[in-house]
Amino acid sequence: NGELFEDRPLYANEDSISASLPQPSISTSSSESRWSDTNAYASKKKLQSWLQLSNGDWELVKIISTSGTESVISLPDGKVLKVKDESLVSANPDILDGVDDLMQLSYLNEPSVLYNLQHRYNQNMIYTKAGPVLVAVNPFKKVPLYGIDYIQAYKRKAIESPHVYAITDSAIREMTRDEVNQSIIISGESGAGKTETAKIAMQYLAALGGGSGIEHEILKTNPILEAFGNGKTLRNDNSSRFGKLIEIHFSETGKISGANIQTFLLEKSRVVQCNEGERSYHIFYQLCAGAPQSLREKLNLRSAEDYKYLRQSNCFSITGVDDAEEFRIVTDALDVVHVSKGDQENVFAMLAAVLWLGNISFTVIDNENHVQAVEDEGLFSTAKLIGCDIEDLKLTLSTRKMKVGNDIIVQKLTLSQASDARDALAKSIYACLFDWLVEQINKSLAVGKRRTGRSISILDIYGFESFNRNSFEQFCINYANERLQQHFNRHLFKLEQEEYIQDGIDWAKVEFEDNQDCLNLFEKKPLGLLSLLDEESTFPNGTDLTFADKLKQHLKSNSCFRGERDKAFTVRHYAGEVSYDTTAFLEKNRDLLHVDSIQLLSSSKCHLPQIFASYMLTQSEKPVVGPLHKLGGADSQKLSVATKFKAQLFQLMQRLESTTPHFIRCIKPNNLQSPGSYEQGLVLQQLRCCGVLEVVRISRSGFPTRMSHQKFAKRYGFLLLENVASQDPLSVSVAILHQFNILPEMYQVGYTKLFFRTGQIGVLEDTRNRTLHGILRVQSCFRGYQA
Ligand code: AD9
Ligand code: MG
Repeated sequence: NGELFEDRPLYANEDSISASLPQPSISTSSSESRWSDTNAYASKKKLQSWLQLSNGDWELVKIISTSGTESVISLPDGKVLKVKDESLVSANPDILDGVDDLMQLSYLNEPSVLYNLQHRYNQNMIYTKAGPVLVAVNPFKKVPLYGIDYIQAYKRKAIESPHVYAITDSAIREMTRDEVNQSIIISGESGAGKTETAKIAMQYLAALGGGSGIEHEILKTNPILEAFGNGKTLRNDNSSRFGKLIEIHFSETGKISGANIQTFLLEKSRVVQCNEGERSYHIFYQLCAGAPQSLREKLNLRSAEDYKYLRQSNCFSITGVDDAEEFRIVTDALDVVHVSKGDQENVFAMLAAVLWLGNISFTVIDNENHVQAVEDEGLFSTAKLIGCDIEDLKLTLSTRKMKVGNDIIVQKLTLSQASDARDALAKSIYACLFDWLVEQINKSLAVGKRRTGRSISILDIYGFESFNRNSFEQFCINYANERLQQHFNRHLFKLEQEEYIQDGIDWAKVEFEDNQDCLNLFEKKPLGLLSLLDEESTFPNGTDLTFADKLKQHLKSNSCFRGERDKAFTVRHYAGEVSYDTTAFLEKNRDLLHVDSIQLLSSSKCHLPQIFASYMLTQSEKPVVGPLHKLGGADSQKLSVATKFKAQLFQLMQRLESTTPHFIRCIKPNNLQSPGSYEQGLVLQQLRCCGVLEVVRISRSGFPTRMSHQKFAKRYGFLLLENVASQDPLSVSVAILHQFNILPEMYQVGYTKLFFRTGQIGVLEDTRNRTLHGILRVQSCFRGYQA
């Protein structure tokens, strides 16, 4: 019926709402009656309700009268209607408008949550808590919520409203208190605000300071990685085309001691091809627009319009972005992370080489469609920038050495083979350049010997994507998001509830949308998407069509899979269905770079191409070591892209599992990237697919604070009026609870632990602190008296 969440008023008697806002009042004995309220009952009692309009949006309506199962209502425009009660959904009383934690809503239903977020959004309050999760709605404009004054206010706890700063602050506190590494995991669709959110969190951490400017360096990695790893897509003008985990280390004194960045699967194809209206990586445009004259001459640099790779998408600028100015920001940042001026120039030469490579064209030289590279400015400039021989470059692009028996034969390439060879070289150079840069940054941020303390990691990966046409890149990106979603589910639903059940407390299970089936579809061996892709990729005769056919043949019974016409298939992801076109899947998965190309780079007189050649060789499972003249043809032992990516993701998940997670869910309120527009349907779909309302439900009916009987007895036992020294911890605990009149519905006694609702432990802590304070005062008076 479109509503995922039951409409459960929290209070039996609404009059009590204003008296005690956030506390849920369900006890196990009476939970049945309190939870079983219905819409009809609610709407009779209520003055206002939600009515769904034909466009799907919700409207707040006044109830004029109710008779039987029908009500007479008035719309905001004054129109009066008679509707069936079941079409009405309870609205919260005005006093709850814009609460900063969705847990405080009396009626937890979709329209109420949508309205609450919108109400806050309209007042620039873009952050709202959903129990333990922070929801961030992208404002698409500058909001006055950031900067040093805010940071300090959150540090002092002078402001309590939900914020990335507040989440980051609790990560810091928990790291210190529990001596456990923390992670801040940011998710959401493309354009929802993950990268901005990650930067805001980094800002807060950087304010802790470090020494020798390390915090400054950490912040400067952002403009560099965004220049080289982000581009304009149809979804987001600054879309991350790689995943990133930054781990920030702290010394024992709580100062930043260093950091490390790990990146995941950069979208290489963007270098040689992107859709109409999109752009390649920002750095290309920045270089073309911002390079000083001397550099332009050295690199024979033209404007972006002169390069085929940049020209094909017919989009050169981004509204509100000055690429030349960005170039200066990036070079300054490179200075800060200790990339020397010489190395910077090498980097720019590689970028120019990639651009000129794209301008190389071919002429047909025989009637078998074999080609030769045209000797023009493109060819000459590329050879010069790579630092190789012009003839070698020509040969590499138009022929391929093959090993047949003990002989090496030279095979001429056709036009499409030669273009592929050229593009593959361009993509590899760019990907190596990106890896090399990350390596340099990591050297600069290295913690070295000082690495003693704990760390906080921030994860910002590319968001879930669904375009009209989805290819291998979206396939990998969405798979990664599926993995991340499982981590979220595991921590917020599974582990939480398992703990209740294990400890034997009274608990009615909250159902959630499990995405295990979809993950199985990807990961199962031998009949999963990834295995079948790898298998087909190793067949010499495998094509995108045979791959698609295999999928249809083996996966047709899987409920998350649907075969489509021709070469397409659809996956039912947690965030919606995506239809993939298998064109170029095999080639992108194999990601072969012919040995001739590697050889060309290693023959270079320049530093970077040589390093790149060595990267390319070690990327193989069994590296083609030794003298390069032992040609093995295209390296068949290389791990596929999908396999490597999967391994990286598993490793990432393992790392995250050893941390305490803090989740931030970014929400995109409209598809136009425009401020002020809040599309209910779009927001709702995102809230549904990440289970925000279920999280709230678990949190408010759950017991987020817990403590073992031993610890509890030890910590509060001395507050007891009677002597309990001889009793077991459980009995002591129960005695404490009784003495302090903790209401029975506010806690549960488990086999090994006590479980509390939000805020309960605070009461006891206050008493404890006051008592300790009193004891200390008495002691110091006593000492003074003695003296
Ligand atoms: V993608 O998956 O990398 O395509 P993200 O990372 O989720 O995506 P991003 O952080 O790049 O989205 O945000 C998109 C745009 O929204 C930014 O370029 C800003 O213009 C805008 N944005 C996001 N968050 C904020 C904010 N807190 N304040 C102001 C924001 N603008
Ligand atoms: Mg991003």
